Amino acid sequence: MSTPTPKLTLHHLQIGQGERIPFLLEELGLPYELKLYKRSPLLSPAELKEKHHMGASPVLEDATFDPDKPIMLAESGAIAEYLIHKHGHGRVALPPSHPNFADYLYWFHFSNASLQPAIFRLALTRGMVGPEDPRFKGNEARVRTAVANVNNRLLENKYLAGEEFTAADVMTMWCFTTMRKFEPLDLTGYEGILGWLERVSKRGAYRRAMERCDPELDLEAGISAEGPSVVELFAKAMAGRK
Ligand SMILES: N[C@@H](CCC(=O)N[C@@H](CS)C(=O)NCC(=O)O)C(=O)O
Repeated sequence: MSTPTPKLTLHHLQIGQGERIPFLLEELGLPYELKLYKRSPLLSPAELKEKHHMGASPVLEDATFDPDKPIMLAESGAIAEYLIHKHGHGRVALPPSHPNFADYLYWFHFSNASLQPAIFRLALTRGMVGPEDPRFKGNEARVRTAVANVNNRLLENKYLAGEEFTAADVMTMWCFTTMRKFEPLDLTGYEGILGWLERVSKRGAYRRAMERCDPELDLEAGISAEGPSVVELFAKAMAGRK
């Protein structure tokens, strides 16, 4: 039986982690429709909130199997695994038989489970308790440990899972590019990460995805050591009472 042509729609809140999914879709060579949403003023607008219970981006709509009742899936990690295994024939993932399977799993999950929460906690505590507070300093140390963890890996490996580019790189790319518009992170001296940013950003799939989902973003600033300009409204919102 032949596989039906995928009918995929990606709901993406611009300047956000939803960019991972167009990047992956382009890598997998899958056709997709893209619905773009602007922040209102910082969070999801009402039309996006209607798409999924959590009201956050990305949301994948898959009408391939039942056009009357499309699957609505959230969580960038879950969407990535779904696309790879349901429509992508396992491409850009490593199989359990691969010697680097454990590395692949670890680095696929590291960005959403450890790196990103650490960076957001840092932004939050700066506003809530101020940069001299031990709780802020503790979070700062945690971010440095997480960033050094990635850097050490990339000093010894071309990509996060090893020699092959995988979805682990797709998941992590936004954390060191667009996410720095929300919490500045100077990457000066992190040569492993900077070299990897250069390599990944040259991929045609990344360029095509970013052109479609966030054409106004300056990609060169995104991969630079200093990072892109920050979203002022977010910085003000996080400044809190200190
Ligand atoms: N863990 C989720 C996080 C989703 C998330 O928080 N997305 C942000 C975009 S960066 C968002 O939609 N924020 C707006 C809102 O929550 O209203 C994932 O990986 O997809």
